[in-house]
Amino acid sequence: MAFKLYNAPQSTCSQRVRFVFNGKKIPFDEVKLNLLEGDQLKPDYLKLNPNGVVPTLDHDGAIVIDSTVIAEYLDEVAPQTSFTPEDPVARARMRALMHFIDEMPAAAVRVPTFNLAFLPSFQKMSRAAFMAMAESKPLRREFMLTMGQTGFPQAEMDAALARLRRSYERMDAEIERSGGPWLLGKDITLADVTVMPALVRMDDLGMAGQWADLPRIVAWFDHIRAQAAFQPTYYPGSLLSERFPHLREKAGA
Ligand SMILES: N[C@@H](CCC(=O)N[C@@H](CS)C(=O)NCC(=O)O)C(=O)O
Repeated sequence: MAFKLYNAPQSTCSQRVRFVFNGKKIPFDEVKLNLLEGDQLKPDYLKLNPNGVVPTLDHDGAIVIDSTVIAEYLDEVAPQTSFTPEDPVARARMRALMHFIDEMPAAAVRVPTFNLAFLPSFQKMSRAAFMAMAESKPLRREFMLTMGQTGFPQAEMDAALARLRRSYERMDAEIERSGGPWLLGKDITLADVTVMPALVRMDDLGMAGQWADLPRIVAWFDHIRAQAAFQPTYYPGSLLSERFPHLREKAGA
């Protein structure tokens, strides 16, 4: 079995899939796309992933897109070190959490990410170049147009941070209910892997203080970072602060 992962080092969705590969100790080849240069919007890539986003998996020629779908696919074709519970009820609970995570923290984290990290690059573009880039995005056109070259307004930032806060509270309630240390109990599942990059991103933006009063989340975060799969997933160049050193300062301001 040969796996080729089209992804980007700093992409949160890619980090989910890299963690699953590393957790399973499955070798995979990486094709690294430069998202700011628009590699994900080139015609050859759009043939693989018409959404124009990463990640995309090529498994012996079979193309699988969307990070949560890829993660579940990997658990099916390579069931060693499974991240999916055996029990159908627990599995359903995991999937419901994954839907919640995609809708809440994974979506919300894009607002501080774009405002704090990417906006300066977009501000350097001419209006015409920015509009052409935004219009060319199949999935994120409206998101880019709403952000524009002035960034999301403060009300939008506040709403995103409130959604993230509610997500940590939901995680906290899940851990309390399951007995932890993971969201669904004693075993790590795809729900933990799916939410991990949002918290790593917020930590990278200097906003880990948002969950400092939730000791179960503090412990969960330490626990996932201590996993053997974590370091190879977050290899050098995977954090935005490595590429944009101004970030921590700005987030703390
Ligand atoms: N639902 C998709 C979302 C993928 C996604 O949004 N990928 C981002 C990086 S995390 C991307 O490729 N963005 C490029 C762009 O917006 O042009 C998944 O989970 O794979």
